[in-house]
Amino acid sequence: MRLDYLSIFPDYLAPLGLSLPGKAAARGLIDVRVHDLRDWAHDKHRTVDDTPYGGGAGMVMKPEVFGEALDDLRIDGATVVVPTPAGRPFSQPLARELATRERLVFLCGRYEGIDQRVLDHVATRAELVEVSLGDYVLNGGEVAALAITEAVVRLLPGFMSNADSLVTESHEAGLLESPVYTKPASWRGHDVPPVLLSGDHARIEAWRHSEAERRTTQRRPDLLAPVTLDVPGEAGGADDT
Ligand code: 6GU
Repeated sequence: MRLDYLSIFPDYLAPLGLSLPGKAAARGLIDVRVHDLRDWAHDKHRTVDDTPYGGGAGMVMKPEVFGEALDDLRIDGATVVVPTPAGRPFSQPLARELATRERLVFLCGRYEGIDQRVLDHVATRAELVEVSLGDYVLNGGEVAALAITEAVVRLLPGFMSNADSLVTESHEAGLLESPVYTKPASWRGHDVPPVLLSGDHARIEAWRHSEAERRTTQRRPDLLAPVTLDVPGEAGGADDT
Protein backbone atom coordinates (compact mmCIF):
# COMPACT_ATOMS: atom_id res chain seq x y z
CA MET A 1 0.00 0.00 0.00
CA ARG A 2 1.22 3.46 -0.88
CA LEU A 3 0.55 6.16 1.73
CA ASP A 4 0.92 9.91 1.08
CA TYR A 5 0.41 12.70 3.61
CA LEU A 6 0.02 16.39 2.80
CA SER A 7 0.58 18.59 5.85
CA ILE A 8 2.01 21.95 6.87
CA PHE A 9 3.51 20.15 9.90
CA PRO A 10 5.30 17.16 8.38
CA ASP A 11 7.25 16.67 11.64
CA TYR A 12 3.95 15.86 13.32
CA LEU A 13 3.90 12.71 11.18
CA ALA A 14 7.38 11.56 12.20
CA PRO A 15 5.87 8.66 14.22
CA LEU A 16 5.06 7.02 10.87
CA GLY A 17 8.74 6.05 10.76
CA LEU A 18 8.48 4.38 14.18
CA SER A 19 6.84 1.32 15.66
CA LEU A 20 3.98 -0.13 13.71
CA PRO A 21 4.08 1.70 10.37
CA GLY A 22 7.89 1.63 10.55
CA LYS A 23 7.79 -2.15 10.88
CA ALA A 24 5.36 -2.43 7.97
CA ALA A 25 7.61 -0.19 5.86
CA ALA A 26 10.65 -2.30 6.74
CA ARG A 27 8.74 -5.38 5.58
CA GLY A 28 7.88 -3.68 2.30
CA LEU A 29 4.14 -3.72 3.02
CA ILE A 30 3.80 0.05 2.84
CA ASP A 31 5.54 2.90 1.06
CA VAL A 32 5.16 6.07 3.18
CA ARG A 33 5.68 9.57 1.81
CA VAL A 34 5.17 12.69 3.89
CA HIS A 35 4.95 15.98 1.97
CA ASP A 36 5.22 19.56 3.21
CA LEU A 37 2.23 21.37 1.74
CA ARG A 38 4.14 24.65 1.81
CA ASP A 39 6.41 23.28 -0.93
CA TRP A 40 3.51 24.06 -3.29
CA ALA A 41 3.00 27.67 -2.11
CA HIS A 42 4.29 30.40 -4.39
CA ASP A 43 4.88 33.52 -2.29
CA LYS A 44 7.93 34.13 -0.15
CA HIS A 45 5.95 33.54 3.07
CA ARG A 46 4.76 30.20 1.64
CA THR A 47 1.16 31.11 2.49
CA VAL A 48 -1.36 28.26 2.65
CA ASP A 49 -4.38 30.02 4.18
CA ASP A 50 -6.59 33.05 3.69
CA THR A 51 -9.60 34.76 5.29
CA PRO A 52 -13.03 33.15 4.81
CA TYR A 53 -15.51 34.51 2.28
CA GLY A 54 -18.59 35.72 4.14
CA GLY A 55 -16.51 36.67 7.15
CA GLY A 56 -16.08 34.94 10.46
CA ALA A 57 -13.25 33.85 12.65
CA GLY A 58 -10.21 31.87 11.62
CA MET A 59 -8.56 31.09 8.33
CA VAL A 60 -9.31 28.70 5.49
CA MET A 61 -6.76 26.66 3.58
CA LYS A 62 -6.40 28.03 0.04
CA PRO A 63 -7.45 25.80 -2.85
CA GLU A 64 -4.55 26.52 -5.24
CA VAL A 65 -1.84 25.09 -2.99
CA PHE A 66 -3.66 21.79 -2.42
CA GLY A 67 -4.59 21.73 -6.12
CA GLU A 68 -1.02 21.86 -7.34
CA ALA A 69 0.12 19.37 -4.73
CA LEU A 70 -2.61 16.91 -5.73
CA ASP A 71 -1.66 17.33 -9.41
CA ASP A 72 1.98 16.54 -8.64
CA LEU A 73 1.01 13.56 -6.48
CA ARG A 74 -1.15 12.19 -9.33
CA ILE A 75 -4.04 11.25 -7.09
CA ASP A 76 -6.21 9.90 -9.91
CA GLY A 77 -7.68 6.58 -8.85
CA ALA A 78 -6.36 6.85 -5.29
CA THR A 79 -8.46 7.00 -2.14
CA VAL A 80 -8.15 10.45 -0.58
CA VAL A 81 -8.77 10.52 3.18
CA VAL A 82 -9.61 13.87 4.76
CA PRO A 83 -9.71 13.85 8.57
CA THR A 84 -12.45 16.22 9.73
CA PRO A 85 -14.95 16.30 12.58
CA ALA A 86 -17.60 16.56 9.81
CA GLY A 87 -16.60 13.18 8.36
CA ARG A 88 -17.90 9.63 8.51
CA PRO A 89 -17.30 8.21 12.01
CA PHE A 90 -14.18 6.05 11.97
CA SER A 91 -14.75 2.41 12.88
CA GLN A 92 -13.22 -1.02 12.49
CA PRO A 93 -15.39 -1.72 9.38
CA LEU A 94 -14.14 1.51 7.78
CA ALA A 95 -10.54 0.58 8.67
CA ARG A 96 -11.08 -2.81 7.00
CA GLU A 97 -12.48 -1.10 3.92
CA LEU A 98 -9.53 1.30 3.67
CA ALA A 99 -7.12 -1.62 4.12
CA THR A 100 -8.30 -2.99 0.75
CA ARG A 101 -7.13 0.11 -1.16
CA GLU A 102 -3.83 0.31 -3.03
CA ARG A 103 -3.18 3.94 -2.24
CA LEU A 104 -4.34 6.33 0.47
CA VAL A 105 -3.63 10.06 0.29
CA PHE A 106 -4.24 11.96 3.53
CA LEU A 107 -5.02 15.68 3.35
CA CYS A 108 -4.30 17.18 6.75
CA GLY A 109 -6.09 20.46 7.24
CA ARG A 110 -5.38 23.07 9.88
CA TYR A 111 -7.21 26.27 10.80
CA GLU A 112 -10.95 26.30 10.16
CA GLY A 113 -10.72 23.81 7.33
CA ILE A 114 -9.93 23.29 3.66
CA ASP A 115 -11.73 25.28 0.92
CA GLN A 116 -14.71 23.08 -0.05
CA ARG A 117 -13.74 23.22 -3.73
CA VAL A 118 -10.61 21.17 -3.01
CA LEU A 119 -12.85 18.36 -1.78
CA ASP A 120 -15.29 18.79 -4.70
CA HIS A 121 -12.36 18.64 -7.11
CA VAL A 122 -10.81 15.59 -5.44
CA ALA A 123 -14.14 13.76 -5.72
CA THR A 124 -13.95 14.10 -9.53
CA ARG A 125 -10.53 12.42 -9.68
CA ALA A 126 -10.37 10.04 -6.76
CA GLU A 127 -12.41 8.29 -4.11
CA LEU A 128 -12.98 10.88 -1.39
CA VAL A 129 -13.51 9.71 2.19
CA GLU A 130 -13.98 12.32 4.92
CA VAL A 131 -13.38 10.66 8.27
CA SER A 132 -14.03 11.77 11.85
CA LEU A 133 -12.40 10.18 14.88
CA GLY A 134 -15.24 11.20 17.14
CA ASP A 135 -17.24 14.05 18.54
CA TYR A 136 -14.46 16.29 19.73
CA VAL A 137 -12.21 18.86 18.08
CA LEU A 138 -8.54 18.44 17.18
CA ASN A 139 -6.41 21.31 15.93
CA GLY A 140 -5.60 19.58 12.68
CA GLY A 141 -5.81 16.34 10.77
CA GLU A 142 -2.31 15.02 11.53
CA VAL A 143 -3.04 13.14 14.76
CA ALA A 144 -6.21 11.73 13.20
CA ALA A 145 -4.24 10.62 10.12
CA LEU A 146 -1.81 8.77 12.42
CA ALA A 147 -4.64 6.99 14.21
CA ILE A 148 -6.36 6.01 10.95
CA THR A 149 -3.05 4.81 9.52
CA GLU A 150 -2.33 2.61 12.53
CA ALA A 151 -5.79 1.03 12.43
CA VAL A 152 -5.46 0.32 8.68
CA VAL A 153 -1.84 -0.81 8.42
CA ARG A 154 -2.16 -3.49 11.10
CA LEU A 155 -4.89 -5.10 8.97
CA LEU A 156 -2.72 -5.46 5.87
CA PRO A 157 -2.17 -9.09 4.89
CA GLY A 158 1.18 -10.25 6.21
CA PHE A 159 1.46 -7.59 8.86
CA MET A 160 0.32 -9.34 12.01
CA SER A 161 2.56 -12.19 13.13
CA ASN A 162 -0.24 -13.83 15.11
CA ALA A 163 -3.35 -13.86 12.90
CA ASP A 164 -5.45 -14.95 15.91
CA SER A 165 -4.97 -11.65 17.67
CA LEU A 166 -6.82 -9.91 14.84
CA VAL A 167 -10.03 -11.92 15.11
CA THR A 168 -10.31 -12.29 18.89
CA GLU A 169 -9.72 -8.68 19.75
CA SER A 170 -12.07 -5.90 20.65
CA HIS A 171 -14.48 -4.73 17.94
CA GLU A 172 -13.54 -7.45 15.43
CA ALA A 173 -15.92 -9.64 17.43
CA GLY A 174 -18.40 -6.78 17.91
CA LEU A 175 -17.78 -6.87 21.68
CA LEU A 176 -15.33 -5.23 24.02
CA GLU A 177 -12.56 -7.53 25.23
CA SER A 178 -12.73 -9.36 28.51
CA PRO A 179 -10.21 -8.28 31.18
CA VAL A 180 -6.73 -9.84 31.03
CA TYR A 181 -4.36 -10.98 33.78
CA THR A 182 -0.79 -12.20 34.11
CA LYS A 183 1.36 -13.44 37.01
CA PRO A 184 1.31 -13.24 40.00
CA ALA A 185 -2.03 -14.93 40.82
CA SER A 186 -2.49 -12.59 43.78
CA TRP A 187 -1.34 -8.96 43.86
CA ARG A 188 -2.02 -6.30 46.50
CA GLY A 189 -5.05 -8.22 47.68
CA HIS A 190 -6.51 -8.63 44.17
CA ASP A 191 -6.80 -12.20 42.88
CA VAL A 192 -6.92 -13.46 39.32
CA PRO A 193 -10.36 -15.03 38.65
CA PRO A 194 -9.87 -18.71 39.58
CA VAL A 195 -11.38 -19.99 36.30
CA LEU A 196 -8.31 -18.65 34.47
CA LEU A 197 -6.09 -20.91 36.61
CA SER A 198 -8.30 -23.97 36.06
CA GLY A 199 -6.72 -25.20 32.84
CA ASP A 200 -10.24 -25.93 31.54
CA HIS A 201 -10.11 -24.18 28.15
CA ALA A 202 -13.81 -24.56 27.39
CA ARG A 203 -14.76 -22.97 30.71
CA ILE A 204 -12.16 -20.23 30.18
CA GLU A 205 -13.57 -19.41 26.73
CA ALA A 206 -17.12 -19.33 28.10
CA TRP A 207 -16.01 -17.04 30.95
CA ARG A 208 -14.21 -14.68 28.57
CA HIS A 209 -17.25 -14.49 26.33
CA SER A 210 -19.63 -13.72 29.18
CA GLU A 211 -17.22 -11.09 30.57
CA ALA A 212 -17.04 -9.50 27.11
CA GLU A 213 -20.83 -9.39 26.93
CA ARG A 214 -21.15 -8.02 30.45
CA ARG A 215 -18.61 -5.28 29.79
CA THR A 216 -20.18 -4.36 26.48
CA THR A 217 -23.67 -4.18 28.00
CA GLN A 218 -22.38 -2.00 30.81
CA ARG A 219 -20.01 0.30 28.89
CA ARG A 220 -21.09 0.29 25.26
CA PRO A 221 -24.66 -0.91 24.86
CA ASP A 222 -24.69 0.84 21.45
CA LEU A 223 -22.37 -1.91 20.14
CA LEU A 224 -25.00 -4.56 20.78
CA ALA A 225 -26.84 -4.04 17.50
CA PRO A 226 -30.53 -4.92 17.66
CA VAL A 227 -31.32 -8.14 15.85
CA THR A 228 -33.99 -7.72 13.22
CA LEU A 229 -35.91 -10.80 12.17
CA ASP A 230 -37.94 -10.93 9.02
CA VAL A 231 -40.95 -13.07 9.87
CA PRO A 232 -42.60 -14.34 6.65
CA GLY A 233 -46.07 -12.92 6.21
CA GLU A 234 -45.51 -9.99 8.55
CA ALA A 235 -44.78 -6.45 7.40
CA GLY A 236 -42.75 -5.26 10.35
CA GLY A 237 -40.15 -7.54 11.92
CA ALA A 238 -38.72 -8.05 15.36
CA ASP A 239 -40.12 -4.74 16.59
CA ASP A 240 -43.69 -6.03 16.23
CA THR A 241 -44.82 -7.63 19.46
CL1 6GU B 1 -10.61 13.20 11.93
N1 6GU B 1 -9.90 15.68 12.40
C1 6GU B 1 -9.92 16.80 13.11
N2 6GU B 1 -9.23 17.85 12.66
N3 6GU B 1 -10.60 16.94 14.24
C2 6GU B 1 -11.27 15.89 14.65
C3 6GU B 1 -11.29 14.69 13.96
C4 6GU B 1 -10.59 14.63 12.81
N4 6GU B 1 -12.07 13.81 14.62
C5 6GU B 1 -12.49 14.44 15.67
N5 6GU B 1 -12.03 15.69 15.72
